[in-house]
Amino acid sequence: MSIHFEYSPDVQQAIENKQPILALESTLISHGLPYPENLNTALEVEEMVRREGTTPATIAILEGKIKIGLSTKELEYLATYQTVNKVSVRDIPFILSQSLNGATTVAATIFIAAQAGISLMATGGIGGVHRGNELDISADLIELARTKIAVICAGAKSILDLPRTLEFLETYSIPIIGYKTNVFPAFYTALTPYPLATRINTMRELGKFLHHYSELPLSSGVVIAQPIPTEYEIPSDIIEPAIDRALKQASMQKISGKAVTPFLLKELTAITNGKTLAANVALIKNNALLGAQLAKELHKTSQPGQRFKMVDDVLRREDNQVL
Ligand code: PSU
Ligand code: MN
Repeated sequence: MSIHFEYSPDVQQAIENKQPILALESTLISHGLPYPENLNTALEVEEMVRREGTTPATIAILEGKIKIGLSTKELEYLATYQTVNKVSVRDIPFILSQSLNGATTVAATIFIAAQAGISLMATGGIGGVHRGNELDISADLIELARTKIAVICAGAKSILDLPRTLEFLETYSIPIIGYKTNVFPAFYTALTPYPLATRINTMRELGKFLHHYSELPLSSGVVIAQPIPTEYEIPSDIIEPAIDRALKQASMQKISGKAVTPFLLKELTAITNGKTLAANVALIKNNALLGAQLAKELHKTSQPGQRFKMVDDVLRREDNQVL
């Protein structure tokens, strides 16, 4: 038996024409944002990416098929149906074998994107080590440690234990580039007490960095952390007590496993009267825009024969077979 990817017509065309592609996750559509903000954000993000000349490849599993690039109808489905599973890497074989629907987390999205030869992915925030439970470590970190891809994000949510998350990333040799920042951004807030070792200020330098990264026989991913746009930032004296309340609710209601992140996001939206939701949407768009521009920059500056050519790997793979 072989497992195939199903590419949307425009992603297929971008692959054939060697045009820049940006992978996008779908868990934030099905489990991270409420309707209708989830659908509007997904559609606007795709539109923004296209306007930059990059092809968006939103990844999901529909009726047991791995989809790379989705139609508007498929995005609508992910945004509205309650029966879409949150799919991390370990869930993929089950979802495929049962012909189920699944929205992919950062972990599952980069696992699939890398297999398809896509080298850039944008999201809101990556998962991390949870507060109060050192063993609740998002599979996003584990997958980043073994997947050669660059993930653009606004850092990690401050519902997480950020110092431990940063320690993990360091231990697993995952570079974190602060894009126009000296500190690791905390999703809703731009400034944190957590300094980063590396900062880059321009698209050109980001491109140069990624070309060098791609030339080295490294197997880990890269995190490009971009702070939330200032006008959407939520001051820490508002967000921190809100997070404490949300965490207390989660522990009182004994929320565990993969339900924790969606639960906390929902609670925060209620506690802050939608402020966190507006912030979340703004930073997702901001990251997708950077991702689209960076995809174009890499495409423009790739030398013939260079490994980091966005979609070359997929052409080398016979039949687009995953396994
Ligand atoms: N951050 C958000 N919204 C989300 C997520 C993160 O603002 O929906 C999702 C991402 O898909 C991420 C996942 O990969 O949550 C992490 O979940 P967990 O902590 O269960 O690994
Ligand atoms: Mn978890």
